[in-house]
Amino acid sequence: MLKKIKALSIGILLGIVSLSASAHFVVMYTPQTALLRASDVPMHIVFTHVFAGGPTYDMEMPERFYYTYQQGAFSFPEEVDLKPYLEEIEWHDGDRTLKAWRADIPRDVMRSLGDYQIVIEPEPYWEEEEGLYIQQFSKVMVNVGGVGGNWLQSLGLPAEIQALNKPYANWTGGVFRGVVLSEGLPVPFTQVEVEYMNHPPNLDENMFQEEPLIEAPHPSLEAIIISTNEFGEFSFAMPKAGWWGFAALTVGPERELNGEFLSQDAILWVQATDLPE
Ligand SMILES: [Cu+2]
Repeated sequence: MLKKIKALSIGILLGIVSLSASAHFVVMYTPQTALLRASDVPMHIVFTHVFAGGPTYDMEMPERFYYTYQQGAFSFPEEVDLKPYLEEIEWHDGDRTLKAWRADIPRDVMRSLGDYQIVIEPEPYWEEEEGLYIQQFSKVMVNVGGVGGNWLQSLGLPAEIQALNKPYANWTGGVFRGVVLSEGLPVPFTQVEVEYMNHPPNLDENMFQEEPLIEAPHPSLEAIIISTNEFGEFSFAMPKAGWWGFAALTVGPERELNGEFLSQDAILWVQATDLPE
């Protein structure tokens, strides 16, 4: 870890740390996204580098935090504000303490069977070191009871990853597919960064587990870069159970804020589950 930080600071000195070297992700973490029945859903929201488990950034209260839900094909999607459940927490990253969020979404707010697309639209974040604003439109999906719903629906966000597989229903080794969208339109030949949540959160301590789950022999396996095809689609086989973050950077329409570069990114969280023995 220390070695890595040292290498990183040398990289910064030499100016060779590129945006894609190891991207930051808005983490939306809940222990289980495929729920058998309606349950309380605890969620942690932290802005960090997921494979390395840090460094973590302060995160301001999201501009919007909500879910969309749709019962069957013949009804209107319903949007429910989840901001009332947000609570600021202190996140520990080594000896630093950072601002993060926890939401305890009560059972009766996600009571019906089906899919819940949970979305964060954050304020642009000024990233001092990289010298740019970052705004990551982030999604995770929770299913209650195995009944399908609006998992396939694109929400028309400025930057979005539309799922072509249910993000909560993937065996380990299964191929996950998605489409990168900019204001609802596919983005061909754009890079998608895939990172494994190598330091899962310790929810009682408000920190990332110190021990990594895997060691990567090369940086290109820490932040795996793939590309969309001419239709904006990508696919990735997830080799290990747990959480996989997909990030498409700078795909949103806005590129500037206060005279500085603004990166409008799309994040989608996908859970892979081992076959039972
Ligand atoms: Cu970063």
